[in-house]
Amino acid sequence: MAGNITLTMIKPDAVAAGHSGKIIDLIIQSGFKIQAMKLSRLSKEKAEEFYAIHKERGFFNDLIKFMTEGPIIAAVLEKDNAVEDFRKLIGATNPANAADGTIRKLYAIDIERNAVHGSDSDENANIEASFHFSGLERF
Ligand code: 3AN
Repeated sequence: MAGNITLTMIKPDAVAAGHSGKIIDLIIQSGFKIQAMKLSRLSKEKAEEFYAIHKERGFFNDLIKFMTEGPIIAAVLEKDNAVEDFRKLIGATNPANAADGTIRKLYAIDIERNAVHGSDSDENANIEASFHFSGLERF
């Protein structure tokens, strides 16, 4: 059965560009409820832990540099079928391939500076929600 939470981060590019409010509005208008949300800044160690799966990829060091360059907004979002529905709302990793109306089509700059993160499975949604928030911080 599909789970009902996903974890998003509005990434440093989109926060710095002032897109956070419009992105959060789109998320809420698309039927997601916010269980938890905070502005924070990832340390190098935390960013490396979050993206550990990409450690061997050529873009890893640039990705860590980018994700630590400024504040992010992390949030736990609730909706039926949250992971899949949110992946649809954000669009393809490369904004050049993202469908019209998706967050990445609207706000991403390129495949690295792509505005938002969305969990890719129910298992990772739970791991990533715990990474950013303790149980007591969620509603
Ligand atoms: P998604 O964010 O769509 O799940 P992942 O998990 O494959 O995509 O990649 C995680 C992050 O790594 C992306 N959001 C993007 O910032 C960066 N990234 C992925 N692929 C590339 C690439 N080919 N070149 C540069 N950065 C990349």
